[in-house]
Amino acid sequence: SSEEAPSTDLITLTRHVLSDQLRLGSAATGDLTLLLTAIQVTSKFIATNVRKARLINLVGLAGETNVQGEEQKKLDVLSNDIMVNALRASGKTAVLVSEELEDAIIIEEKQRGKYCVVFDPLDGSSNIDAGVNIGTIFGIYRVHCLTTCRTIQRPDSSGTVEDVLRPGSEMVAAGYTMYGSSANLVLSTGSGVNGYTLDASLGEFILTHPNITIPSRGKIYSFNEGNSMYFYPPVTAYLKAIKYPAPPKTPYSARYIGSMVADVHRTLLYGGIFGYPNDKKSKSGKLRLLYEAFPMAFLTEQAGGIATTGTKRILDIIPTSIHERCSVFLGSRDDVQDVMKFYKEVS
Ligand code: AHM
Ligand code: MG
Repeated sequence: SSEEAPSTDLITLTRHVLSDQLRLGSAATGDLTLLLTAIQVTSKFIATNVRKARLINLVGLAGETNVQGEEQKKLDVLSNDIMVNALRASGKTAVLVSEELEDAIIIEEKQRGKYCVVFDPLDGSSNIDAGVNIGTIFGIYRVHCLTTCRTIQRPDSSGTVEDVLRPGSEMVAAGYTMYGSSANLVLSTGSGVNGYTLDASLGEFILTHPNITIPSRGKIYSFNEGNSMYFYPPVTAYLKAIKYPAPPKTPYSARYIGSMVADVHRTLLYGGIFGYPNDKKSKSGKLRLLYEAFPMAFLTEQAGGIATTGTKRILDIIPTSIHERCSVFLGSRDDVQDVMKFYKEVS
């Protein structure tokens, strides 16, 4: 018959992460799994509200300005609140950093756990009114402890902002949820990248994209070329090279949604390069290091790609403030190496 019987062995995100953690041995206590449960719940809540937005009048401005000086959308505020509340209530967090909040939140002792979560609750929010894909981005650190921290040796921490001013390579997990025709949660806990799709009838994220790996070279470039007049010479030269290649090579296709989660999602699946370089106008770049560049760089590397500022591995940067920005190129290994060559050769 044309109808397939439903699978009776569903791999949910929780089941998958739990089995992964068990495989890692006795050090795992299930705390990360519980923390990820809180993130899943917030993703489901936001997914539902993004869908309802037009009906219940959540579209439009909330009338406040956030720390970056941008106007906040109602959905941004809502998404931030639900995330902070769920992460605090999980009892597994010590420090929270949100794009929407100027200061880090230090969790009070009675609800404190050992993880720090940095997140952009609703990235790409300028796209909300047009119904374009948007997403939540998150990265997870463990608080400093003498035995596990590699770069800076410090005594065990109970949770301070220093716990998140660390290179992205020290994250224990990172991911995003994309709200599109379906909600897709893409996650890495440091051993590859997996994609899960929300089955709305079950209310569960089901493993649909196991072991995502980026093709070593793609055919797509994803830049906001409207910034061309501000670009530095290596970027201009690189873009020229992929648009006017020497035959028999053919030019790349352009795809730019302007919503990082959607642009990175496509790059992970199809390959190619996503870039938001620093330029003469935005001297430090636009994207935020902690909760945009680091999580996406972590996922890209875990999927076999490269993430660089042009001259430096993104995951090696040591942040000095929680909202700092950085230049970003990420995607297929060969494509990103090409742009790095231009940074070495063109000045
Ligand atoms: P936001 O955090 O204010 O939503 O800005 C981040 C977004 C990213 O999703 C996207 O990659 C970028 O800004 C697009 O910027 P631009 O509109 O300058 O191309
Ligand atoms: Mg953002």
